[in-house]
Amino acid sequence: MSETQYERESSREVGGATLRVVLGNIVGQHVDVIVNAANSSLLGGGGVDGAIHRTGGPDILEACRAIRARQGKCAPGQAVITPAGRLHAEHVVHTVGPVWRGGESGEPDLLRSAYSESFARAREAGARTIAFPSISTGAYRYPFRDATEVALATARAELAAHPDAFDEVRFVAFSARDFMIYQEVLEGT
Ligand code: AR6
Repeated sequence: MSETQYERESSREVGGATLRVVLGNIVGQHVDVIVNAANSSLLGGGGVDGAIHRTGGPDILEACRAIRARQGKCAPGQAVITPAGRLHAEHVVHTVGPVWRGGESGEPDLLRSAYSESFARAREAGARTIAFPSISTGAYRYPFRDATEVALATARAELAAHPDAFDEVRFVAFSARDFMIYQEVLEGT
């Protein structure tokens, strides 16, 4: 199956890598690592998490259960890696973003950590391309523009700190409105 042609996309070269925002579905991405917006149980849920387990199949959940048995729950700001089952990727990195509680409960630091820990797991696995959904902006209610600023700033910091690690960092917007916000933040930074 060839990769979806994006209805909309926008990109910037950062060092040797491409920072790209696309309008699409996270489960349709052909990359080395797909990031999941998981919860601490690692045992599945709705939104991105539901779509990844539905499309990727039972091997992903089995690997998550093994991680749970070995190391317990995954705290907000942390990330773990599993195989990607039937997704068009080598691995899924499951990260847990913060629940938005008004912004004074450490949410920005936890969101930054969710992105940087995801990059760390992907680097350890030798990934050159990675696709992120907008972590915490659905069920966890993080304001979308604020979250997008954290996401893109963390990606730029990652590419500066590890200039040879990645060829492409992709952010997948699920609606035209969300895509516009990503594009504005990408072009404004
Ligand atoms: N592709 C790309 N983006 C998507 C997709 C998709 N298929 N589906 C939703 N989005 P959410 P969270 C967008 O709720 O806020 C789960 O139950 C969506 O519009 O998936 O981190 C977990 O198990 C939103 O902008 O993740 C946790 O319990 C963004 O992805 C909890 O939700 C994230 O929405 C995690 O909540």
